[in-house]
Amino acid sequence: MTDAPVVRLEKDGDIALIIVNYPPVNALGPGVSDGIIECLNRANGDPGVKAMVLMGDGRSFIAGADIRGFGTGRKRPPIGSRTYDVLDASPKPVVAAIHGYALGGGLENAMACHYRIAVPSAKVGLPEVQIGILPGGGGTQRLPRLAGVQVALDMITSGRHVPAPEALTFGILDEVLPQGADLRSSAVAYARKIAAVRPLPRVRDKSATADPGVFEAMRKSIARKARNQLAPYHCIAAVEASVTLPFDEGIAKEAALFAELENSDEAKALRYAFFAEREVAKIPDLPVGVEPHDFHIPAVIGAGTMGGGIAMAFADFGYDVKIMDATRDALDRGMEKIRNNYATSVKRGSLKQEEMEKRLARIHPVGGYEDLRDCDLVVEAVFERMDVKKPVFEKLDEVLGPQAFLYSNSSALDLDELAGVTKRPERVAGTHFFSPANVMKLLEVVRPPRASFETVATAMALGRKIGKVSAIAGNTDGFVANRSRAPFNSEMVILLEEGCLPEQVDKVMVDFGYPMGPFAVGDLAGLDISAEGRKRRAAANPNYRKLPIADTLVEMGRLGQKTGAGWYRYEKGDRTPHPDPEVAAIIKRIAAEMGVPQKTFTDQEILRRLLFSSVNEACKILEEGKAYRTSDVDVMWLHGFGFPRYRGGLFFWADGIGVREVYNQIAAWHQQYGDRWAPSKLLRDLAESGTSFREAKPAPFV
Ligand code: T1G
Repeated sequence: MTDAPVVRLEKDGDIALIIVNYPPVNALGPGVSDGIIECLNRANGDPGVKAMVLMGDGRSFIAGADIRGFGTGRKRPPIGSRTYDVLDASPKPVVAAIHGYALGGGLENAMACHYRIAVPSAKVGLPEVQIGILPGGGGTQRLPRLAGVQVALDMITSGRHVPAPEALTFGILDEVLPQGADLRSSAVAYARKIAAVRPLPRVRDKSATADPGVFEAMRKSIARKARNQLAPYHCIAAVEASVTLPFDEGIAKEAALFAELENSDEAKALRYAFFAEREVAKIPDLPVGVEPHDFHIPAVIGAGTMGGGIAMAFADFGYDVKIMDATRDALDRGMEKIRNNYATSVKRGSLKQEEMEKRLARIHPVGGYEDLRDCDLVVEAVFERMDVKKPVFEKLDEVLGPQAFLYSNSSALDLDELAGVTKRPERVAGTHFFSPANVMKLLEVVRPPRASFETVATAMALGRKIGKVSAIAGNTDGFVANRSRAPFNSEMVILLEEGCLPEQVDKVMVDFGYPMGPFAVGDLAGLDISAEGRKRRAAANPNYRKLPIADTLVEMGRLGQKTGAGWYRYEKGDRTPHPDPEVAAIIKRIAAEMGVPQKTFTDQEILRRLLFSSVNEACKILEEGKAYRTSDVDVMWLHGFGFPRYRGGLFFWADGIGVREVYNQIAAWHQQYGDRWAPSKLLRDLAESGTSFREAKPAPFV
C-alpha cells in the first residue's frame, strides 16, 4: 500500500475536489471518513472555493463501509459528526460524482451531498441487507425522501445494484453523463453551474409519504425469502420511520435498529459468506504470472438436461456456443427443451421475448465433431458413465486444436482417467455444473493431478464469465460438493428405515432454511441419477451401505417429477409434492423386512444426522488434500445445495455448535451405527486441540 493519503483535496479554480483513494473499491476504511470531513472543512474554510466535488480514484466511487470493520468493536463517530451529517450541513454545495459503484455508505454519502451525477456505467445501491444489517448512514431516511418509499423499500430489502440510468428515473441521480464523458471535468463544470444556487437542496428537507399499508404489504412480500431472518424486517421498520418520524428521530431509529443487527448471528454468517466467496476465487498455489486464457468459441457436447442448461448459461452471458449430441433427434429434443425453458421464463415475466430470441440465436446446434474444429473450449455433458465419456474425449482430442481446453461436466467420475484417453491431459479438467445449470451458481472446477494451472485458472475464469461462483475441487469420487453431500443423501434414507417420513425430513430442512427439502430435490433432479451413483459406489466398495427403500422406488419406475411420482406424488402439470401413502407403506414394509427398530425423532436429531454426516465427510476431504479451505466447502454448500446463506455454510454453522460437540455426537453415532459414522482424523484432531473448523489447516492440495 502506498503512503498516499486515503483522501486528498485538489482544486480546479474555485471548485475543490475531495478524492477518495482507498483501493480496491474505496471502502470507508480507516481514515477515509475522517479524511472526507477534514477536506470538507478545509474547502469550506477556503473563501476561494465556491463548491465541491466528492469522487473516488481508481475503479469506483465509494463501495460502502469497510465490512472487515464490523463486529470488531471499532468505535463509530456519534451521530452529528459523521460524514453523512457534515456533508448535509456544509454551507457550500457538494456534488457527488459517481463511477463504478456507490454502494451502502457510498450511496449514503452521495445522498448527503446536494447533487449526484454519474457516468452511465455506474451502479448505486444499499446492499447492507445482504450482509445481515441495514443502511446505517441515513440511507433508510434519505432514499425514501429522494426516490419515494416504494423504490426505497424495494432497493433496501433486496440490496440490488441499480444501474445509473434507472437511478436517474428514480430521482436518486440529478444527471447521467453522456457515454464517454470525462467524469472529473463534467463534475467540476456541474459544480460551477450550481455553485451559487440557494437554498442548498438537502435531501433531509424533503418529505417521505406513503400509504401505511405499503409496509405490511412489503413484509408479506418478503416473508418466504426472509424466513428466519431479522435484517429485512428491520430494513422495513427503518424506512417506515422515514414516514412516521421527523428526520433526526428517524436517524436515531435507524441507528437503534442497526445496533440490533451488527453482531447478530445472521450478520456474522452473511459477512463470512461474503468474504468466503472472494477467497474461493483464489488459487493459493497458482504460480505468479499464470493467467487464465480467454475463449471465443465454446461448445457443449450433450444436449440433455445438463448440456442444454450449460449452453443456456453461455448464451445468457452473451456467448455464442455450439451444441451437439450423438443423434439429430437428441439434438432437436435438446433444442426444444432449451426453447421451452426460455419460454417458461418469458411466461413468468423474468425474461423479455426479444431477449429470449437473442439468447436462442446464440446457441448453435451442430451436426458432428467436424463442426467443432474451430472451438477453443468444450464442455462435455454426456451420460454419467465412463464408457460413454471416453469416446467423446478421444474424438474431441482428435478434431480440436492442440490449445483447446477439454472440460467435463462429470459429477463424480475420475477425471484423470478421462484425461488419459487424450494426448493433452494437461488441458483436461472438470467443470461440474449443478442442475439446473443455467440457474445454480456453483461451478465446481475439478483439478485432476495432470491438469495445468492454465487449464484450472481458465475454468475458474470461465465460471465467473458466465455468472457462476467457481470453486476448486480435488479429483476424488464425487469431488468435493457431491462427496461431502453423499452421506447426507444416505442418512436421509436411513432415517426413513428408522421411522421418519420424507415429508418430516423435508420440513425440518425447509424450516432450517433450505428452499426445498432434500426428498423434493431428489424428485426434481430424478431418482435415477442418484441411483447411478449408488450403483457405482456399491460396485467399487463391497461394504457400501445399500439403500433398499430408494432402490425400490427406482425399480418401480418412481423417478420423481419426470414420472409423476417419486418420494412424493405429483398431479399432472403440477410440481407440488404430495405425501404418498404408497411410499409410506413401502418404507414400513422394507424397514420391517430389514428388522430396523423404529423410533421417533426430534427435529434437531434429523438436522444433525444429515449435516453432521457431511461435516465428517468434508473433514475427510480436507485431510486428503482435495479442497483448499473449509470456507470453500461452505461456498459450495451455499451455491450448490441451497444451504441457507444466513447460516454461513456447513462448517460455519457447525462452528456455531462447536467442534467438540460435533465430534462427541459423531463418536456416539459411531458406537451406535458402526463405521459409516467413524469420526475423521481431522475432526478428532480439531476437537482435541480445541481448533475451530474455520481455523482448520487442510492437507496440501493433491
Ligand atoms: N469492505 C471491505 N472489503 C471490500 C468491500 C467492503 N465494503 N467491498 C469489496 N471489498 C474487497 C473484497 O473483499 C475483495 O477483497 C476486493 O475488495 C474486491 O472485491 C454504513 C454499514 C463493490 C460490487 O456491501 O459488493 O456500507 O479478495 O472481488 O467483483 O450503511 O466488492 O481482493 O482481498 O467483490 O469488482 C455496503 C460490498 C457495506 C459492497 C465490487 N457495501 N462489495 O465487486 O470486486 S455496509 C457493500 C461488493 C455499509 C453503511 C453500511 C463488491 C463490489 P480481495 P470484489 P468486484
